[in-house]
Amino acid sequence: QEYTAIKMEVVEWSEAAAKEIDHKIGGRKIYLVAATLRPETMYGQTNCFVGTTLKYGIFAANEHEAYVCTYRAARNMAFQGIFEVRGQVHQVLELEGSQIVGTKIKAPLSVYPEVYVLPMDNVLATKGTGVVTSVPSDSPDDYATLMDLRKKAEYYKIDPKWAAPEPVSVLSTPTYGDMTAPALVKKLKIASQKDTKQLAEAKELAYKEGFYNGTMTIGEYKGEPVQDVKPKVRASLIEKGEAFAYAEPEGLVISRSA
Ligand code: ZZB
Repeated sequence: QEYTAIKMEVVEWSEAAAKEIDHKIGGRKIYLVAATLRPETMYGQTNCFVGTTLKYGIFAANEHEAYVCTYRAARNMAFQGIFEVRGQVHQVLELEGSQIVGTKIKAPLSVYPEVYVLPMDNVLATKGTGVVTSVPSDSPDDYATLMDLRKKAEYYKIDPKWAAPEPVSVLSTPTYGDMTAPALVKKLKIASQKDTKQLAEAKELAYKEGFYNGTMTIGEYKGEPVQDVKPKVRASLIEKGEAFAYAEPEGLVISRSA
């Protein structure tokens, strides 16, 4: 799987993370790194998700930057020439997902330049970086989760204002209109992020329709087919230093005993 790793710079840590971090990071800029297959949808990011019970590390990439992701992802990065010393993982600190929730970050290309980190039940530790950027207009999982969080802010221990940014149309398709994910969530009668079976189906449908029949409704490439725009947005993010290529060896899971 060839992902685009999106670098979301930390603007302000949550209280819980700030306590842990104190002055341990040196002068490095810290980024949460989210693995996405849909770089063309980054205009519509409203927040980012972590799993509350997952373990994350802050890993020094070089003298200037450090990345927040799972240990597993950092190890993959180390062998892909993303860190200064090949094969070497330099973990500065470990954090629990729950501690990162509430952190304010910059989301490259988003109409909302600053967004918050929120909790999601279904973040897989075994995929991507464990950090998931949220595009509720086009990802049914993200939309269903955002609606859960808005309905039960207290239960999820979040400040309602963190979940306030509205979904933004990024692309339009003949079947689902300007907001693919909300349309599919309604059509498949998905009530919450717990409806994982229907969500998997919705994801598949959204991917296909968006990629093959989607036209951009926003940004520099507005009016152009999604298929053409995807590689252009990816290249531009990488060129600006706001993303990098991150590959996941398929079927080969590198894991660390818990
Ligand atoms: C932004 C985005 C916008 C995404 C969209 C999807 C969609 P796949 O195909 O199963 O590999 N993701 C990444 N890492 C994780 C994780 N650890 N746990 C749960 N979800 C994760 O899925 C890749 C997509 O799943 C990624 O692309 C990411 O969300 C999420 F409009 O990033 B995506 C129809 C999907 N639309």
